[in-house]
Amino acid sequence: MRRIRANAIAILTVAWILGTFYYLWQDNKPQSSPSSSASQTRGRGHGQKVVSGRLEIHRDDRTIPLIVTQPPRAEGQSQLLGGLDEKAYLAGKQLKPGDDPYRDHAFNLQESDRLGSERAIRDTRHYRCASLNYDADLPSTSIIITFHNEARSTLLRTIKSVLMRSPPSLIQEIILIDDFSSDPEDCQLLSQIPKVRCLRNGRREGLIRSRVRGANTASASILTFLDSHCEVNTDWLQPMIQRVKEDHTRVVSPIIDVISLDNFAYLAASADLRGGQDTQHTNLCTVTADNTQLQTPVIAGGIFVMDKSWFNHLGQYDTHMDIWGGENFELSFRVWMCGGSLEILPCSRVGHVFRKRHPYDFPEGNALTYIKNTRRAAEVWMDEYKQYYYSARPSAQGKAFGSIADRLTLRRKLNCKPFRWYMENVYPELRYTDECENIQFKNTILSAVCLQVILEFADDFYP
Ligand code: LR7
Ligand code: MN
Repeated sequence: MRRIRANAIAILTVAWILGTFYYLWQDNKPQSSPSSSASQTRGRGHGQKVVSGRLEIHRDDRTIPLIVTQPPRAEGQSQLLGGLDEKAYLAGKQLKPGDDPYRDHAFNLQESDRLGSERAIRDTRHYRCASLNYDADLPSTSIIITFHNEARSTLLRTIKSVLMRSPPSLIQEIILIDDFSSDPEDCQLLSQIPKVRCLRNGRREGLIRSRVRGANTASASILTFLDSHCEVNTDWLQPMIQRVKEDHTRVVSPIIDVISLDNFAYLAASADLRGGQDTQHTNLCTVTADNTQLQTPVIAGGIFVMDKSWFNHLGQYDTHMDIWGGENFELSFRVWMCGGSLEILPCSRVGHVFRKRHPYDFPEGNALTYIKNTRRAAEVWMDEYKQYYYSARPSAQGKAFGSIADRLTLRRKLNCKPFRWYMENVYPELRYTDECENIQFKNTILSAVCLQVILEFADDFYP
């Protein structure tokens, strides 16, 4: 009797262990062929085949198995770049022996060049994303990429990843704005690629005015902004266009994965954006039941999709902001306070090379430029809450920020809500606490709990 009971317990234990393993495996199950199954359900055959393979990477003494989605090959691949001689383009700018590979771009140029333009990357989405359906008649988009002295290999990889991993019918055009880079050919040669247009600024404008220039010339009804050193992942575009098509006041971003600045490994960012500081500045998001979108008080700023007429209606960007910085806050406050919303879509993934310093110069100096831009955002949008900005950054007091009359008029004309409404409704968790003193910002700006540092930036991060 006792033996029978012991056996039964043993069998139950084994079954329980196996069940647990099966459950865990199910939940982490990587897709065998995400793109092809997704395109079948959507009836959107755009001639792409996906082959999956197994690979391992070794990092920090750990072996991480990776399922790699191969880029689509064979048909179409060779025509993707049209008349561009890719080899010659990349060879035109190469690291010289003995040169520091980090010097010009603040990432390892040698590794980037070595990778080539069409490598496989891991599909980092939750496997359930592959079974989502999108409308068959999604509108197309103009992709806008501004750059100043970007490395040729990262810029080309950004473009090629868009062409490889987007349904061609959704890409109206790719607009490159060369923000007065030293070599005009970096951009010009790329306009030999079908759908790629190149505009060159006659002087350095910074990313904000460059993006406005790109938006003004865009012919599609939806705008998609990208940094110049990204790699878009499988089915990145459809979820974003779908959400904007359903409601043109939504401004949507992907989850931004990390491309290592040292070895260019593509690393998944956590999809759990609730709580904790993260690179997306999106902690404390509201997650919907099906986990396919979450609202966020602020977007990172570089990678987002927005209806073009909504972008224009809301006043585009503050074009008195220079070079880099602050425009992501200004846009985020404006979108929420003037009747729109911001979302992050976990089924959309885009990799970005995060850097530790700016590889380019700021004609007016890094700190002064950042202060000018963020002061403009605070003065126009933050009402009485701007005092917290100044107490976090006392050096901003008295620094020039130009006239904000136009932006105040815009705010009045759009009948935007007060900042207090934003604080109480969009970001109610944001409160000043003692913890603020201890928080270290590794990547710009937003703290989870500290209003005081809402427009803070890390001096040690971008010296
Ligand atoms: O003078 C310039 N002209 C430009 O065209 C300076 C820069 N640029 C371009 C540059 O080539 C790049 O494509 O502007 C883009 C952004 O500059 P980066 O990549 O040097 O800076 P970043 O990655 O820190 O940029 C982040 O913060 C910026 C604040 O102004 C912008 O909002 C960027 O779009 C933003 N990037 C992202 O959000 C990508 C994901 C990072 C995160 C989180
Ligand atoms: Mn960037």
